[in-house]
Amino acid sequence: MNMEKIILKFPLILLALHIQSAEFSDSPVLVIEAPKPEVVEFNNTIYATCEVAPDPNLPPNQICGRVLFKQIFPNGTLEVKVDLCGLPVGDQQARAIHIHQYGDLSQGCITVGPHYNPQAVNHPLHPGDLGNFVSENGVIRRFLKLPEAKLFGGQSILGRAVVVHEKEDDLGMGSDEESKRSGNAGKRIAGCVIGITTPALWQKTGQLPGEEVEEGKERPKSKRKQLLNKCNSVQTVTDELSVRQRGDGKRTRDATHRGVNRSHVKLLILVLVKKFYNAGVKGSRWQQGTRL
Ligand SMILES: [Cu+2]
Ligand SMILES: [Zn+2]
Repeated sequence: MNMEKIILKFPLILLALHIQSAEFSDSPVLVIEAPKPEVVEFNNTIYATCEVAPDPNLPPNQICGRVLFKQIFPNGTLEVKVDLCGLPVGDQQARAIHIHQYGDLSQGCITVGPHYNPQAVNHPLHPGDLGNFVSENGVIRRFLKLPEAKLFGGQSILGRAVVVHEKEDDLGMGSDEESKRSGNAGKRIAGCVIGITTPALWQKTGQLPGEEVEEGKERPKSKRKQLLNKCNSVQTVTDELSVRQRGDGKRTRDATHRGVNRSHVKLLILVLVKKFYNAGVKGSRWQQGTRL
């Protein structure tokens, strides 16, 4: 290889090294691996269930049902179906539901610990603060979204607990410290551990109040949308490169973007190759049949 070629290819070599080094460096970017085998089995979607049971330390109650979770890997918003039964009929008591830190019901709901709080923020900003629910004829049926909670990655809620409280959550508006920790929602009357499952329960539960799109009516992405996503991804890669060049270490974006965009990095390299090639052909020996 002559010197001219090496010089012309040098920026590309640098770019390739840059991408490679980011892969193995102590960069704050985390690569979130796809949960297997579920991502393959269930069309990139992770499902979880939590089979609610009364706390054995309290006078017996009849609370039953489940809380279901669904999230598309890697960027979907966590969707939740609360489907509870056996609550006192006729009472208008609002009851808080939260995700607590430990999936340990060995001594009932006492051993599930405090609210799951991976970001060390105040209540009700915890990822699993579902809010207050009033039963109707002893039943709570509600669909909601939890944008801060995840079923995968380092802050996954899998294996943690859902707790149903006896009272209303004050949503951090109380005057005491406990308000900012737990919302003063009183006793833990029922709980369960969140575990991975198949789509069966989610589908069986059907559409619940609060759900906009009817189950099964989500259309596959059109060609145009796929193309648009591709363009956005290329933009993401170029953004990330420029962020790194600025030395800005504040990125918190899911690294999964990068995993998905591996092919787009190649595309970017191709574009650059073409650019250098075009620059090279002007008045150089490259014109004589040399191709990249
Ligand atoms: Cu709680
Ligand atoms: Zn909370």
